[in-house]
Amino acid sequence: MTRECTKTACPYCGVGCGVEVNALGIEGDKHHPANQGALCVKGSALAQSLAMPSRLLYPKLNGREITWQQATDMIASAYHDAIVHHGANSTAMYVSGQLLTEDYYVANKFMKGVVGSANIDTNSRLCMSSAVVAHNRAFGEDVVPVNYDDIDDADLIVICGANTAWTHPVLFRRIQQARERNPQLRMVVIDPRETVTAQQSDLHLAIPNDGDTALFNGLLRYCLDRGVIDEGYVAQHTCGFSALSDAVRSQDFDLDSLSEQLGLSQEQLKTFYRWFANTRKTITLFCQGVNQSQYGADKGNAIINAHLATGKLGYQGAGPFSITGQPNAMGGREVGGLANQLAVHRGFDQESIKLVSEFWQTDNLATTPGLKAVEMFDAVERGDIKVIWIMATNPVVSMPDNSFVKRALEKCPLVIVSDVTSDSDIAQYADLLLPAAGWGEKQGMVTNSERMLTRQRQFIESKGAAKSDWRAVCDVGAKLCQLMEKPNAFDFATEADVFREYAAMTGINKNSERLLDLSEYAQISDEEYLNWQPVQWGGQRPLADGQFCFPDRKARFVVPAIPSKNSESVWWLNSGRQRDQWHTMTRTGYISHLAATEPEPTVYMSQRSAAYMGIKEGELVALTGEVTERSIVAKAAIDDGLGTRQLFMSMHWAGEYGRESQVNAVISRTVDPHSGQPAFKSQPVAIRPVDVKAYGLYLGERFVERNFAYQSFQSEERIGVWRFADTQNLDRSVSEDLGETPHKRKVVLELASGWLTVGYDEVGEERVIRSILMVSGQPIVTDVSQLALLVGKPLRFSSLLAIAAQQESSELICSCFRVNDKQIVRELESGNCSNLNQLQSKLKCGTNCGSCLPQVEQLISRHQQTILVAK
Ligand SMILES: Nc1nc2c(c(=O)[nH]1)N[C@H]1C(S)=C(S)[C@@H](COP(=O)(O)OP(=O)(O)OC[C@H]3O[C@@H](n4cnc5c(=O)[nH]c(N)nc54)[C@H](O)[C@@H]3O)O[C@H]1N2
Ligand SMILES: Nc1nc2c(c(=O)[nH]1)N[C@H]1C(S)=C(S)[C@@H](COP(=O)(O)OP(=O)(O)OC[C@H]3O[C@@H](n4cnc5c(=O)[nH]c(N)nc54)[C@H](O)[C@@H]3O)O[C@H]1N2
Ligand code: SF4
Ligand SMILES: [Mo]
Repeated sequence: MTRECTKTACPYCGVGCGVEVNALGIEGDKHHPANQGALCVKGSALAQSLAMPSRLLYPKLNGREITWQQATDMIASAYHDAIVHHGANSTAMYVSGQLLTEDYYVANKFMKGVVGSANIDTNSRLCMSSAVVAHNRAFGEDVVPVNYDDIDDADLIVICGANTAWTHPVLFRRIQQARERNPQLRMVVIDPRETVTAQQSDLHLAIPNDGDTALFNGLLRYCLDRGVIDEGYVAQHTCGFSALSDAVRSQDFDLDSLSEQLGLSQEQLKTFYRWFANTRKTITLFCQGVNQSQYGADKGNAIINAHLATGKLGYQGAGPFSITGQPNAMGGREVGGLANQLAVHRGFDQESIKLVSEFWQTDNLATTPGLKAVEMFDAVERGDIKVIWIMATNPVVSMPDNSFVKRALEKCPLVIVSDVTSDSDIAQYADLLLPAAGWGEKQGMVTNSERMLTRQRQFIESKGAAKSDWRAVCDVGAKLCQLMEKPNAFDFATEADVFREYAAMTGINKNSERLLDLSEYAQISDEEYLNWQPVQWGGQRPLADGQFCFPDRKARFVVPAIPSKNSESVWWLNSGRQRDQWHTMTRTGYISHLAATEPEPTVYMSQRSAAYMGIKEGELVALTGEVTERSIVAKAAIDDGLGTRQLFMSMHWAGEYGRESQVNAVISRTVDPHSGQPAFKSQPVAIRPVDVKAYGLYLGERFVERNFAYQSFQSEERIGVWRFADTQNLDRSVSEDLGETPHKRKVVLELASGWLTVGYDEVGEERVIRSILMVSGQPIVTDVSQLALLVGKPLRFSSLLAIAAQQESSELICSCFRVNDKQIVRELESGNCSNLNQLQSKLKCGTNCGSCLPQVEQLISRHQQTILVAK
C-alpha cells in the first residue's frame, strides 16, 4: 500500500510530531502544528528503525508456530474458562500508551464491557497517572488546560522535573526559538540534576529529591505575604483556598526554613518567586520528575495550586502543562485504559456505570476499579490471575522490581504477549507470542500532550502474519462473546468503524460538566477518516472560561503532603532517559548512530562522590537496592551536574544490550498512594566498586557468551560490539572461545596493559580484519567507532595500534554526523571556529535534527567562559 506521500505521526514521544513519508524517505511534516517540519534525532532515524531485526512474523505457542485461528480460539477459551471457574477478576490485560486509540478502545471494551473486570491497566500508570490524579482533583476532569502555542507567548517558562532538551526535543527547540524572539522570556529549571535542559536555563534550582512540594508551597507563601494572590479568581472560580493558605503559613515554608530544607540560597528562591509572582504569562511544564514519585499526585497539585491561586491559567501564555511521554498516553487516558477509570473520562459512579452499560449494551460491566499495574503483578505473583495479555509494553524491564515481575509471570498459567520483535525481554516470558503490525504497517489515531488527535497511517504492508492489535483483540473478543452466548460486541470491519464508535461514546459526556466530547466525529465517512487533519479537542484553552468540571464548576485546591526528609547517609538513585534511546531499546538499540551516545550501561555520579567512594571513571560499579537484594553492574562515569550522594542511570538497558544492568532490578515497588505510580526517581541504594581483573572489548559478527561478571552489546554499522569484564584474570585462551566465526587465523599483539587479538581472513594478498578482541587490566577507553571502521579492511598494525593506544575518552555529541566533544573543543581552541554557525559549517554538527544543539551551545559557552577567566 505504498502511496506517493503519506502523512503520519512519529511513534515515539508525546510531542506528537507529524511525519511525511515520500519518495525521498521519512521527514518532518511542515504543515503539522506540533512540529512544523522539525524532527529530533529519534524521529529522523525512523527510516532506519524499519529494518528491525528479529521481527516477529507468526503466532507462536511455546516457541512453536501456530495459526492465528488457533491462537484466537485459545485466548478466548482461556479467558472464558478463567471467568467460569475463578471469576472475571482472575483475568487481566496490561497495555500501553503506545497503542493507537482504536487498539486501546477495543481492549478496554473487551475487559470492562465483556469480560466484566476492570483489571486492565497500562504502562501509563508508570508515566502519567499522578498527573491524571492531579488534574482530576483540581479540575474535576483529566484536562490539560494549555497548548503548544502558549509556549510561543509565555514570558516565563518553568520546567519542573523534565529534561525537555532530551525527552521532548522538538518542543524544547520551540522554547529556544521563543527565547530568541522574546528576550524577556525567562526559563527556570527545577531538577535535582543539572541536566542539559538546566544548563540552558536562566535559573536552575537543584532541589533535593521530592523537594518540589515545599518549593511550590513556599511560592504560595511568598505570594500570600506579598499580596499577589489573585483573590478575584480564587473567590469566583475555586474552593478550598483557606485550608491551603493555613497550611503554607506554617513555619516550614518561610524563606529561612525553605532555604535550609532545599539547599538553595534565599536569593535563588526569591528570584524564582519574584519572577513567578510578577509574570502574568507563566507556564509550568512538568513530567516524570514530578509524576514518578511517592508524592507524585501531590506534587502535581502543588504546581496547579500555584497557578490557580495566582490566576495564571486560562489565557494565552499561561497555565500548568503536564507533558505526556508516549505518543498516545493521552489517547489511552481518553478511552479510559487505566484500571481506575471506566471509559471516556468516566469513573465508577452509578450514573457512569448506567450510561456506559447502555452504550455498550452490556449487562456485565465492570463496576469497581481494577488492579493498578503494581497491584496487578502482585496478584499475578499470588496466583490470583490465571491469564494475562500484555500488549505493546515490556514490563519485565520497565516495572519497578522487575525480577519480581519475572517471577510472577513464570507462575501465571497463561501469559499472552503481543509485540513486534522476539528480541524484547517480555517475549521470553510469553507462553503465547503474537506478532503485531508495527509503526508504518498499522493505522489509527493518537492524541498528543496538547490534546491534538493525529492519524498514524499505514505506508508499508505488514510483515508475515503480523496483525494490528485492535484486530487481534476484536477477533478474540468476537469469539469470547460467542462462548459467553452474547451478541458480538466487536463487529468492526475497519479502524474507522472503531473510531466512530469511540467518538459516539464520548457523546455520553454531552450533558455533563465533562469536556471530552468527540461525538461530532461519530458519523465521519471512511474518506474523512482517511483524510483526517489534526484536531484538538476542548479547543486551545479548555478551561479559559473559569468553568471547571465539578458540578459547582469550581476548581479545587489540594493541600499536598510534605515528603519526609531524605536520609543523608544513603545514596539516591535517580533514573530516566538518554537523548537517543527509546525505552527498552527494542526499536532504537539496533540503530548504530543512536547507540553511540551511551554505548554501554552507565551510572553517573559527581567527581566528589566518586572520589569519596574511591571510584575511578570507567571502572565498573555494582548497585544494590534496599528492598530488592539483587545487584546490577554498570560503568561509572562522572557527571558534575549531580549532587553529593546522587546517582543517575538510564532506564533503557535491556535485552542483549545490557541484560544484567537493568536499573529496575534495584528499584522497589513503592508507589504514590493516590495514583499507584512507582517512585522510579528516588531509590536508596548501596554502591561499591567491582573488583575487576580484566576488561574486554570484542568487535565482530558473533560473540560466544561466557559467564562474565558484566557484559553489554552495542550495535555498530555491520558488526556488533561486546564489552565484558571479569573478576578473574583472563588468559589468552579466551580469544579461542569468543567470536565463533569461520576465520581461524589470528594474530596477537601486546599492549601496555593487556593484549589484542585480531581475527582475519586471507583474501588474495590481503589479510582482512574480521574481529578485534582487546583485553586489559584497565578500563578500555578506545574509540570504538574508529576501531569498528577497521573491521572488513586490510590489516594495518600501525592504525590498529594507534587507536588501541588511545587513552582519552570522548563523548558523542552529534549522533547524526558522529561529532564528539573533543572535536568541537579542538575547533574552538584552535580558533578555527568561535560560534555555532562556524562549527556547523566545519563539522556539520547539529545541522540535521538539531537535538544536540543545546550541548553544542553549552560547549561554546563553556569555552567562552574559559577565555574570560584566562583574561
Ligand atoms: N529520548 C527519549 N525521549 C523520551 C522517551 C525516551 O525513552 N527517550 N520517553 C518518553 C516518555 S514515555 C516519557 S514519560 C518522557 C519523560 O520525560 P522526562 O520526564 O523529561 O524524562 P526523565 O529523564 O524520565 O526525567 C526527567 C527529570 O526528572 C528529574 N527528577 C528526578 N527526581 C526529581 C524530583 O524529585 N523533582 C524534580 N523536579 N525533578 C526530578 C530527573 O533528574 C530528570 O532529569 O520522555 C519521553 N521522551
Ligand atoms: N527506572 C525507570 N523505569 C521506568 C521509567 C523511568 O523513568 N525509570 N519510566 C517509565 C515510563 S514513563 C514508561 S512510559 C515505561 C515505558 O516502558 P515500556 O512500555 O515497557 O517500554 P517500551 O520499550 O516502549 O515497550 C514497548 C514494547 O512494545 C513493542 N511494540 C512496539 N510497537 C508495537 C506495536 O505496534 N504493537 C505491539 N503489540 N507491540 C509493539 C516493543 O517492541 C516493546 O517490546 O517505562 C517506565 N519505567
Ligand atoms: S520530538 Fe522526536 S521523538 Fe518526539 S514526536 Fe517529535 S520526532 Fe518523535
Ligand atoms: Mo512514559
